[in-house]
Amino acid sequence: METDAVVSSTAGSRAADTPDRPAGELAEAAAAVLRSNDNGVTLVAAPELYPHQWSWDAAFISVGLAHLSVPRALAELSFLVRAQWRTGMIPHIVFGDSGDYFPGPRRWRTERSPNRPAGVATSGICQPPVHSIALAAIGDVARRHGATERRAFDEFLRATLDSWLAWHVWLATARDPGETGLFEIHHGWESGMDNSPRWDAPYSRVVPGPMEPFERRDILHVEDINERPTDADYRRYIWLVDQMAEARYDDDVIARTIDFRVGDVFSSALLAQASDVLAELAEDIGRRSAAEQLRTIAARFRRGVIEAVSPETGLARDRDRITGEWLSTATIGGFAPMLCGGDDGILAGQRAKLLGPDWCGHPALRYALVPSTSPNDDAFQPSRYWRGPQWPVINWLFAHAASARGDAELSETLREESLRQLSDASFAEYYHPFTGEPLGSRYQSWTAAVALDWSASGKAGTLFKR
Ligand code: 2M8
Repeated sequence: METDAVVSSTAGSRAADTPDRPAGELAEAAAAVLRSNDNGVTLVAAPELYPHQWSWDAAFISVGLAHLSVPRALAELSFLVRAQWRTGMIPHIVFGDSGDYFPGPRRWRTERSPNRPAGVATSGICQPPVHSIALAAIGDVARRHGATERRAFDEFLRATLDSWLAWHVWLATARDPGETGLFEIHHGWESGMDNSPRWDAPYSRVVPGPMEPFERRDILHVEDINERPTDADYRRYIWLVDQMAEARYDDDVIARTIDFRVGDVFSSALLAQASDVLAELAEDIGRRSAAEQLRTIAARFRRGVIEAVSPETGLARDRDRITGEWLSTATIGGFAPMLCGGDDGILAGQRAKLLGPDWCGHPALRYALVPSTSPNDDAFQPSRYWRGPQWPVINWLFAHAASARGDAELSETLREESLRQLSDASFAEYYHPFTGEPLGSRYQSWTAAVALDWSASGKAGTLFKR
């Protein structure tokens, strides 16, 4: 089969043009990045561009940290949990005392909400729920490290299980009250894939009115501002922040009034997967009814993801809840079923597509890794943020999922290609899919974390269940 040929030949054919760095050396460099991004309380997502703690970054970061110290990894998650809202929401940013970032607490104005956490400044939205997946990975490392770290992990799990459960339940209720199986996001930032073409149609309908002026800080910290979203994008982003602040971050009011409401298929797949993983952890500590509740959530969202697959393209689609339309751009979001499973026929078709010429098998790719948008789609832009570049953490997720399905060939290819991509030790936020050039921020914590995990683990793990 042509696609299988891509899997088995890539490692050899691409090895020649990239400097090989021994895994130990890469791990050392990655560990140094994590240590230097530690501000004594938490790890900043990146030294300049992102000087605070981000929710899904913290999850990936904690997996990397576990290889250095399990208690330090757990402390990172504790810091995040401390910022959980009374509703159950884990906020997308936990602000530190300093850091040049916009929008900061003054624009978020979360003090307007009675549900905000006490004693800590946060944003008012969420990010993809990958935390339980990270937690299970830390548990695996803890088991390998011996009794003391294992005990620390068990204590942490007992102490925080209800927090993670509340987080999943909030997503399944406040964000999917109609039990559709796709939870709703109210900002592209909630997807983690801010300016992905996934959101072009819904954003085209967000028309900002008069608003308080603002000054972007992100464009001061990248080499080329064309790697970042445009000013027009940012006006829409801040317009939505202002709308939520206006609604005092009341979930019901926001659902009725916000200009952006989309069922997010990729994050829903992660919720399904993470709920199954958390269910297993809950069982480990004797929390059977929590486990049952989580499995019900997992089943609903797995069904929602499979129902979102287009019969024409075989790719999963997001759904604009305001217009009711399915959103069909060819982005990584389309491969959501490969994260959560649920239908063998769909998965087989997706695997072939992923390895084919529109994706990892595209002849111009430097590394056979999943680009954020298909190079053959009109929306593809190879160096602009989530519109084409390759993101190491996303490839890490796909590799783990493949491994859990028993697809060692795919998971190993993704791991080997990723390690080659990362071997320049720039730990970039994302990479140009054709040239392999590092883009966006450098010394990005989550990139260093997955580099460390991959170098230290030897092979893609099996956290995900079928
Ligand atoms: C990016 O998002 C932030 C807003 O949340 C930004 O552009 O300012 C995204 O890549 C997001 O997924 C990531 O969590 C964050 C920090 O790495 O940066």
